[in-house]
Amino acid sequence: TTLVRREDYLAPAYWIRTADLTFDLDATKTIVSSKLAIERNSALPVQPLRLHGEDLNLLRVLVDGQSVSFRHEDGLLVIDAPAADAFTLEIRNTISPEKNTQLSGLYASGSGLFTQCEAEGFRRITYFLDRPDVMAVYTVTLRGDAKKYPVLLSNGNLVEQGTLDGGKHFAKWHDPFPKPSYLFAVVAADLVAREQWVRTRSGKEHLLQVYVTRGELDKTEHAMNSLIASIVWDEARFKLPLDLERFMIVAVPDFNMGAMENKGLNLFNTKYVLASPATATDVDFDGIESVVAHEYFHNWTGNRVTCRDWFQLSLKEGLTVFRDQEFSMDMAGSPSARAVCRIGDVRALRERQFPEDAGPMAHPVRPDAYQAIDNFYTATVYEKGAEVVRMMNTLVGREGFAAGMALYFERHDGQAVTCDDFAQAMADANPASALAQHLGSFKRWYAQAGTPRLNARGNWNAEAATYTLTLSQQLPDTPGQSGKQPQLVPVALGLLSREGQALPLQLQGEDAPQGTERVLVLTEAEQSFTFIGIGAEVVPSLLRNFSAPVVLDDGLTDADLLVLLAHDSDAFNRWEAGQRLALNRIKAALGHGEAVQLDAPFVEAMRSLLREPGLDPAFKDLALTLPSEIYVAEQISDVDPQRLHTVREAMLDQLATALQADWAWAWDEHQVQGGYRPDAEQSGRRALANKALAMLVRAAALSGEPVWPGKAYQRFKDATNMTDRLGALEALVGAHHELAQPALERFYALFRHEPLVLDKWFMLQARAPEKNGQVFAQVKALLKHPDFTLGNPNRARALLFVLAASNPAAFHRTDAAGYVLWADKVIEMDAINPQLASRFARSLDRWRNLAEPYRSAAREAIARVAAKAELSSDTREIIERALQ
Ligand code: HT7
Ligand code: ZN
Repeated sequence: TTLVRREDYLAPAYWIRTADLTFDLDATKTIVSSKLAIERNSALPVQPLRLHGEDLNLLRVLVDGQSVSFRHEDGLLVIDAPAADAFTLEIRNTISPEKNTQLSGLYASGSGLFTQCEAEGFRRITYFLDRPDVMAVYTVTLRGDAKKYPVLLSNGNLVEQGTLDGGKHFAKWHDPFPKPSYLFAVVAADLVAREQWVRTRSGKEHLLQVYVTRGELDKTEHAMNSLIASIVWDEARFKLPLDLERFMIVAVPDFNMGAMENKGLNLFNTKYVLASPATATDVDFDGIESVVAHEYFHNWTGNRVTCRDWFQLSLKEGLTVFRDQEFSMDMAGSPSARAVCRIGDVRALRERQFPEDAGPMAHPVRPDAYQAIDNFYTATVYEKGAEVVRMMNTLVGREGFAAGMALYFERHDGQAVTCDDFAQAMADANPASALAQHLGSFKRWYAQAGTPRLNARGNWNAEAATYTLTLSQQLPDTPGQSGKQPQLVPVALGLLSREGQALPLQLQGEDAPQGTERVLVLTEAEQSFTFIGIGAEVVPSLLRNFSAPVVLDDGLTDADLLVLLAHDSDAFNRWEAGQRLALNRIKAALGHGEAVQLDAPFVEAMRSLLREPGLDPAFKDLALTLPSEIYVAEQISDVDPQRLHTVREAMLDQLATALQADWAWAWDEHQVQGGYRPDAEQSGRRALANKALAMLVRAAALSGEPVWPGKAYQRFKDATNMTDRLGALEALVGAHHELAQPALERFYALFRHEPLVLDKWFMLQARAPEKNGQVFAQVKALLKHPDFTLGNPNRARALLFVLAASNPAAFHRTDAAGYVLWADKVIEMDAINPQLASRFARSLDRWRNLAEPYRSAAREAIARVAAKAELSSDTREIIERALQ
């Protein structure tokens, strides 16, 4: 296996200006005929033409109509002496979609054919310069059986269609925008579409289509509404219009990721398109809204301006995640609903990206090297990358950010560029900002891996009435990186009196206070900031709204945290204070080796939060959720997942019992009246009501009381939407109640023909809280279920990924059975779908943080996989890094 390095980037020796492709589509054998207009890059010395190709059966090669000699070298097709500086290359090859279980390139799913080209799938379709800085104008002719494939789609505009002999038909598409090969797409399937015409601000009419298999049209309304809302939002917020006459979304049942932003033809995992109240939860509806928006936003941030090379992936992904997060917040509406979104995003960052940054796969937002690029579609590139963009937004302000975006498009529309280009445009559009003044220090966020530790200590001087806050930062070593430099850290803060009052903030040297919240900019390893006019002890509320992706040590006591929990005007920090109070108790119990005995101040604080009039139910639900086992595991070393589970479960039992009357109140109080709407208001009520129900069933299971389990079963049967049905089922399953089994059977009988709902059925069982090994045993049994298959990524994720990545106590067993299963399945999956296998393999990334006997057993399992000779380079890279 070879390592690709960022510093080795060279411009392409040839450009491909136009690509004329013809597909004779057939699941067994598709013929691809390609005619490329190629030009030599005159800036470079004359070189052979080297084309990428993988798993192709080559039939012929012509240069300017003449046969030409070629050779194969390192998986490349090499033509040593192309005739002239500009020439036409014609290639014909065949591929077999039905044998393509990797789901990269052209593959069969259901009864249709679909493509996935990012990152390097186009080379599995035909020989090409399959790199993002080579952009061509595509014309695509699709020919296929009219019955099997009545719908034939590619990027751009339909220019011609008609019937052919032998029951076949054809369609010809032309995409006027030059694009990299990774944005190419083809669909040939039996589909139906929801259609909608929209008029954008310029007065142009555009056709929007959402294609699904027959019978699913009634599940496309939310996706269509989300698309329309995304179009409106991007025009309003960034003045970025829809540039296409036709914008298509197609749902695909077998899909490696969430969705793909192919120009004008977005392909989606069915999970992120199909939704009806009866089959999808509030979380699913939200997921659809944000993924539809994400892919749509890529049309500008990714497609109009693309990446020069794959090391720049965060240029499009970090920025587009930031955009979709902002969109979701704007859609949610109220300040508290925005905070709920932010808390969700930060939880995801801390539970996925922080562990990544602390483990063997730690890499900068802009990586330096990779073996398999598919392994770098990571939480770091996406979520941490979005935090980097968010910090820019914080530093230059909303208007300044919009100006930076405008300058970025003015400079780079139609180009393939780098992360530097984006940061430079932001800085140049905001020359007076801290970003521009400390651009070098800020850009270290792109170059240095690891999560910064931010230390903050305050000192109140009673005599001088000053409060001095000393901030310092330290960036831990990561594989291949040490001795790191300080990065620019924006620290949003407020100061509260001990009574919870927000204090005016005036720094030494300033004439007047500047509000009660501001952003301090830390650029050095250590800096102090002195506030004046502070006449009493304060409680600092630091890193408000999580203003930087760091781990904060502010030395606050439980008493301080209780002040913040009760009074902080920043909803994020209110939530954070509650999480820290809970974490302190879990850590104490782990340290003492004793059961948690929850103290009255904590229980009372939780009770008053739950009961607080006017507080958003969605926020209450989050504030009353204990830090997850995964999050807690990252805060300690020598993790014993079994012990951690026992401690956390005991704490949940106490919260369930101590607040029983309050949970009953919450359940009654938050029933939703009227028809189902997946909006922030209704979904918040459902979330809190379902949390209350789960707590009540938990308490009942402890006391043997039958009423609440009975109510849960009733709710499960009668629910008119999937959120409530699943919530009730999860309450029973989570409490290991005897009614869980009949409910699961009933659920299966109801939904066995709905693949996405069946995924939930598998998932629910895989994520149930472990008790005496029952959950693990159930997962093993489900692996033999006739509906289980590794061939469908959603199904594999529902059962195996959920077990290994989201249910530590079921997976990490003293008998190592979880690790044995992990190794078996990594190997089995790798032979079918390397991208999926390498992602699954990552569930043991943090093995070094485990206590014995887990650590040694995990290492042994990883070593067993490493010993396999025929591993894919995707999986090999993960396994090798894990063992380094
Ligand atoms: N840009 C898309 C990435 C993607 C992908 C990458 C590797 C393998 C399969 C894939 N499917 C989609 C998704 C996105 O970020 O919008
Ligand atoms: Zn993306």
